[in-house]
Formats: sequence, structure tokens, C-alpha cells
Amino acid sequence: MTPEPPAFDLEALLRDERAEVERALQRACEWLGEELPDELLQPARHAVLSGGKRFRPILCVVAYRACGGATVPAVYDLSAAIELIHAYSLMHDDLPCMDDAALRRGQPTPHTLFGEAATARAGLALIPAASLWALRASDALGADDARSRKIVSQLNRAAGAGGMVGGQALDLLGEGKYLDSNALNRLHSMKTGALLTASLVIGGIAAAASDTTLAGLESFGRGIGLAFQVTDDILDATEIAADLGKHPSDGLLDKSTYVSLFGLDEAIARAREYAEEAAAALRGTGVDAPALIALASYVVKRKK
Ligand code: GRG
Repeated sequence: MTPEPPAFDLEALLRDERAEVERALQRACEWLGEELPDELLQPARHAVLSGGKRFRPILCVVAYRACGGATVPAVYDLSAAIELIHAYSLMHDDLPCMDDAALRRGQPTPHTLFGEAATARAGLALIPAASLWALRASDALGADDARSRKIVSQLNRAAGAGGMVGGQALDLLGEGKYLDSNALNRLHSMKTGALLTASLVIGGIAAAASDTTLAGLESFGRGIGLAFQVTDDILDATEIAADLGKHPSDGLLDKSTYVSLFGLDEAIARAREYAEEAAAALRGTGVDAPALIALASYVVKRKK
């Protein structure tokens, strides 16, 4: 009888990768401090170093390794560039002119500590910084110009009007309106899914993966992006702000959510389906990546 393979140690993966990502984010903040005045560095540091799951950088590093990349500090620097974009997006998302949120990751949001103007400016400073940091990391990884260009273009496309910014605009325009499942999927594929997908693809490009493999990572990213957002809505509807570490909830903001649209039970079933479809898409391209499959299950199992 063939013995069962040992269960994948997801906890250890998350713990070890987070620790490396934190170190890389410290390096990025030291570099930011070389040019950024203190008034902007403080809110930027708070946003970048205030914890969080670090899911995007972890996806990047794990995808890189799944595609044969050897673990070196520069890949964590590359992954940190993606987190700089994520940090800016949260800073701006929480501003009074957007979601007006006082709590994020269980901590006061940057604008409540450093003021709205400094937070808005510091967030903006992180956008070009992310591309420059990604370029430096690509160089350190030995990527040629064509690969570096692909990496930076993936990052900016995911962050831009066809991705996160466009999705956020749809989200703000949708407040107080009924959105059907197609509209919700489109919005969240752009707002959340694009950067998650880019994290995987950037990891793949950094490891010089083939186009077929990159396409597989992209399909996987699309699935886990949707699973991630449905789970976000489930947590938003079921967890109290203190446990979740953020406030206000989407219900308070009068947003359509997967839970308001389908009810809790169907939302839970859909999140699982999206995660399973993601894993199947990855297996279908022949990428043997138990760590990525484990991350797909984490997306729906997480409590924050
Ligand atoms: C110009 C319209 C316009 C927008 C500016 C602010 C902005 C761009 C975009 C914000 C989009 C946004 C908030 C996306 C993130 C969605 C999301 C799921 C955030 C939470 O991510 P987690 O759970 O957070 O990974 P942690 O705290 O773990 O890092």
C-alpha cells in the first residue's frame, strides 16, 4: 500500500514566509527613508509595517519557487514591491473620501494618526517606489530587460485603471446600488483579483517560467481572487470588527456583497468552488505545486 504523503504544513509555510517578507519590507522602508521626508515616511512606514497577512508577497515567492526559482533575498524584495502597492491602496481606501475607516489590522489607520493630507501624499509616494523597488529586485535576480519590463508592466497593469484603481472606482460608484453576480465578479476581479493574480505571474516571470505556466498561474489567480473576495464578504458579515481588525463593514457602507446577494450558505459554497476551480486550473497546466494548492485552501479557511 502506498503511504499517504505527509500533509502540507501550511502554518509553517505562512510563518516562515511572513518572517522573510517582513525583513524585506524593512529593507524597502529603509530605502524609502533615504529620499522621503519624515512627514511622509511616518505614514508610509505605518502602512507598510503594520502587519497583515502578507498574502500577495507570499503568493509571489511561492509561485517563483514552484517555477523552479532558487530562494534568494532578492525574490522577497520583489514580493515586497507588490506589498507597497497593496499598502498604498489600503491607506487611500481608508481615507475619509473613500471608506472613512478608523481601524485596519487592529490598529488605527494612518490618516487618524498622521492626518489626511500626509497620508494621501505618502500613499502616492509608494506607487512609483513600488516600480523602482521591483526593478532593483529584478536586476538583483539577474532578469534581463525584457523580463524586468514584463514584471513592472504586470505590476502597473494590475494596479491601474484596468485593475485595482478601476475596480475601486466601480466599488465606489456601486455604493447604495444593487449589483448582480456578474457585476460583483467584474468589480472584485479588478479590485482584488488583479493584484493577487499579478503576484503569482510576477513570481513566475522572475523564475523565467514558460508562457503555458504563466497562463496556468493566471487562471489559478483568477479563481483564488474570487474565492478571496467571497471569503472577505463572509468574514465581514460574520466576524465582529475587533476580531477582524477593521471597521466599518461593507454592510455599513451600503455595498452589495456576495453574502447580501446569495446568503451565507451559498456564499460559503461558492468560495470553496472558486478555490477548487483554481487548484484544478493549476493542476491542468502541470505545475506541481502543493504549496500553491495549500494557499488556495487557506484563502477560504482564513479567519481574517
Ligand atoms: C482612484 C478610484 C481610485 C482608487 C484608488 C484606493 C484604491 C485606488 C484602491 C483600493 C482597492 C482596495 C482597497 C483593494 C484591496 C481589497 C482587499 C481585499 C483588501 C484586504 O486585503 P488583505 O485581506 O489585507 O490581504 P491584509 O491586511 O491582510 O494585508
